[in-house]
Parts: sequence; C-alpha cells; structure tokens
Amino acid sequence: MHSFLLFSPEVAAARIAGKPVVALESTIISHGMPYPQNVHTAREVEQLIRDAGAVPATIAIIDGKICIGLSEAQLELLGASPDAMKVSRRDLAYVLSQKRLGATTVAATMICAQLAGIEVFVTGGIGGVHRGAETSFDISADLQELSNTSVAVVCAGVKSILDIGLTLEYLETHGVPVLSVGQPGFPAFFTRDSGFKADFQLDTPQEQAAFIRTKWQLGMAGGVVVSNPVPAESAMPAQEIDAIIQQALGEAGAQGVKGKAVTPFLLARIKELTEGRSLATNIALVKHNAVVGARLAVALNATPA
Ligand code: PSU
Ligand code: MN
Repeated sequence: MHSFLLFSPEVAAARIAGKPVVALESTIISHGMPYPQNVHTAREVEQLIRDAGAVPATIAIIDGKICIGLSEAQLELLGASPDAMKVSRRDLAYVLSQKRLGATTVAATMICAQLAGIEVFVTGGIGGVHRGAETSFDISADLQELSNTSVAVVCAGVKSILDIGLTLEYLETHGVPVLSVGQPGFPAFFTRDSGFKADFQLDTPQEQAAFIRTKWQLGMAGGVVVSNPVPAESAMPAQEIDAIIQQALGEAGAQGVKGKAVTPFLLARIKELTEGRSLATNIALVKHNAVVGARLAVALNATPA
C-alpha cells in the first residue's frame, strides 16, 4: 500500500471486511459550497452512503498524507479553512511535499481513489471544456483524468458554465463512456436536460456495474461518467439559471478571472445571484448521486473483477 495513503478507521475496517467503498471529493466542500452548509452536506452525504450499504471515503490532503476517509474534525477543518488549496493533478505533489491543506478536485480524487483501490466516486458536477476554450485553452484536467484513471464517476452532468457539447466531444475523442440513469439525456447539473444525449442509458446498478467491469476486463483503463439528473422537484427553471450563468460568465470575463480560479468564481457568483436557491439544488443532486453511487458500489463489489 502506498506510503502516502492514510485510511480512516471506518474505511480501513471496510477494506478488511471487503465492503464496498465510495470516494467523495473535498473541493466541493472547500470551494463548491459555503460554510457551514458544506460540512453539514458532507456529513449527510456520507450517511446516505452508509444507509445504502457502502462506506464513504471523503478524500483530502492533510499533513503530507492522502487521507482516505475524514474524521468529523477533519471535515470541519476543510469546510472552515478559506486557505485550503484546490488540488488537481498538477498540484498534488506540491501540496503533499509542502504538507499544505488540500481539497481534491474530481481529477485528484480519481487519482487518490485509484491508489486506494476504490472504484466508485460520487460528486456533484465534473469539470469540462469551458466556453471560449478555442482561445483560452481552458479545459478541466478532470477530462484527461477520466480518460486515464479507472474510476466510475457519478455526477449530475456538467454545468452550463461550460460548453457541454464540446465537453461531450472531448470525452468521446478520449474514449470515455457517458452513461445516463433514468433518462436518455445528459443532465446539466441544475436542470435535468442539457439538450445532449448520453451515450448509453443504464438504469440499474447491476447493468452499470456489468458495463464498467466489462470495460476494465477488456484492459481499457479509464473512467466512466455515470450521469444522474437532479430530482425533478429540486431542479431549477432553465431560463432563470441560464440568465444567471450568462451574467456570471460576463463578470468573470470583465474581471479577467483565469486558470483554476475560474470555476470557483463562477460557482460562488451563481450562488449569490440565485440568493442561495442554487445551493439547495446543488445539495439535493449530490445527495441523489450518493444513493446511486452507493448502489453502484454494492453492485460492482458483487461483480467479479
Ligand atoms: N463543478 C461543479 N462543482 C464543483 C466543481 C466543478 O459544479 O465543485 C469543482 C470540482 O472539484 C471539479 C473542479 O473537479 O471544480 C474543476 O475545476 P477546473 O474547472 O478548474 O478544473
Ligand atoms: Mn480550468
């Protein structure tokens, strides 16, 4: 086992018992939601995963270790520390070797989950190809990671802060399958429909697990996107959220926000401009993903590698 990994007692026991484990990212805690709702949601999401028969492993970088499973105090530390670094693939060695506090993105969480032998990872939304990427070159490292690292990522699609069509094209080019659950369409995070189709609709955890196992048994390393739409009663009106996203994008451009700051800036502005209503949607969809992800982890655990 990798010397950088530090398992919580709960996750260590799950590994010995052969129980299914679900990874959770921490950038959603540090940069995706405000305090204290972030910590509260993280706890609730963990409990939903336990209730569905799996063990949650929230991942973060603390004191030079990749922590797989966090204590209450560690969750609180991440949620309440404004200086927690957003850690993607390129940042991981820096944060570990400098013993900084780091919150892992989708890309970094996938890397850590694979090191820890965890096959399923639940989040809210993944990064993607930003609008205007033809001049900015801003394409999230999450997409490269999905093409290389063998972890299934349960999400509610991508926000329309991104170019959803180009994000799906990029995933296709890199051979990353995009599954959908319960509908043929690829969801757009706040809303159930992006106007684009997922590649394959697979509604049951058993079908999803069989698909994922088959991919990996063929020797095709890399991730699978399992896109799960926000529950209808928690979705936002499409016109309202589109207008707000346009405004947030305009402000980011006018203020010259660049690089890794772009996504957190847009997430925070959307929350402010919706007066917190987007936060309620965000929390509802993450919880829904937790249940779908836990069921998938149980099914994959029962599907021989
Ligand atoms: N999209 C969301 N919520 C998030 C993120 C993206 O709807 O919290 C976070 C995730 O951690 C994701 C990261 O991996 O932002 C992508 O950042 P970037 O675009 O800088 O790669
Ligand atoms: Mn970027």
